[in-house]
Amino acid sequence: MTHPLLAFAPEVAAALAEHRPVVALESTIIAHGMPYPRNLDTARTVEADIRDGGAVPATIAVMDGTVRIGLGPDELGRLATDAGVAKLSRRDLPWALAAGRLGATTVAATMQAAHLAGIAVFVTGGIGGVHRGAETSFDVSADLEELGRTPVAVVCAGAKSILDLAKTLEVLETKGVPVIAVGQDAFPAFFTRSSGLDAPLRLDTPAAIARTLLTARALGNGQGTVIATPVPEADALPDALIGRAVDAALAEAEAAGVGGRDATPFLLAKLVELTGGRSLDTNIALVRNNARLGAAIAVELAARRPG
Ligand code: PSU
Ligand code: MN
Repeated sequence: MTHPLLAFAPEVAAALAEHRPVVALESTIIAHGMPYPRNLDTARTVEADIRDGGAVPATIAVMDGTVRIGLGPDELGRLATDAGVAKLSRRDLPWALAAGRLGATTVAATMQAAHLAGIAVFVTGGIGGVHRGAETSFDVSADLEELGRTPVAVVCAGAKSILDLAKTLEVLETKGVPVIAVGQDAFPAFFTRSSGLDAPLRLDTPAAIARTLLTARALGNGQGTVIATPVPEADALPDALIGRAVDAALAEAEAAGVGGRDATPFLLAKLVELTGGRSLDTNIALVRNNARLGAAIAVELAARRPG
């Protein structure tokens, strides 16, 4: 697959040409979701987890006027350390590409890029969603809009309780997006295994998930799919600890008047601070868990390719 605005790492191009499993990764989590140096260490470790699972990782970012599909070590380092990395959602891609800016892609922009590149599975930590108080702020992540329009499977640990998870599930239903909890009935809440809300669907194996994805494709569905797997038990945070930290982080954001594209990075950084770093350990553990599942799904999809 070639496109004038996409630049593939050779390893990713070869894997796609041979229909071998490939898993896309986002870069906002590196540039704006975790502090240095653990962001860089995590980016490398997660790529290794995907390789161990039998797939080729393709971390996506914007550099020098192209969308990079797969990054080398120096490029990962730039994203993890450069203070001027822009946070790019779908709306920002035309400008960032035309202006030659360095940018990290959100779930929405990474889905768009993965689909252009012919990659069907994408691993992240948590998706954006409907923010608490959205009835007055109108803050609904473009990730949900993208899930309604781009057929890429997004493997995540649910969404953080900085969001209104009930409203997030409602919007996904409206947009026709299948939301699958893996191995349990509850929709996971990122740091904790359960949001207290049942996910609309439950599947227990990568093979069952792959069959559902292929069936969506056969129907000609244009939507993405949310595949939400809970953080491993040993890495989950206590409900009360994270509940208090989320309330305090939201209060600080409101007092500081933080909104728009800065809201999510501000809240993520506050949570790390307020939990004394424990939220970061959990975040890293769950992204690695998501990477293992994403690789397994990509392997199942490749094995089911007709012909
Ligand atoms: N939620 C997380 N960690 C993250 C993000 C969300 O738990 O790193 C990032 C993702 O890149 C997501 C973006 O796509 O934030 C959503 O930003 P916004 O709410 O501004 O749409
Ligand atoms: Mn927003």
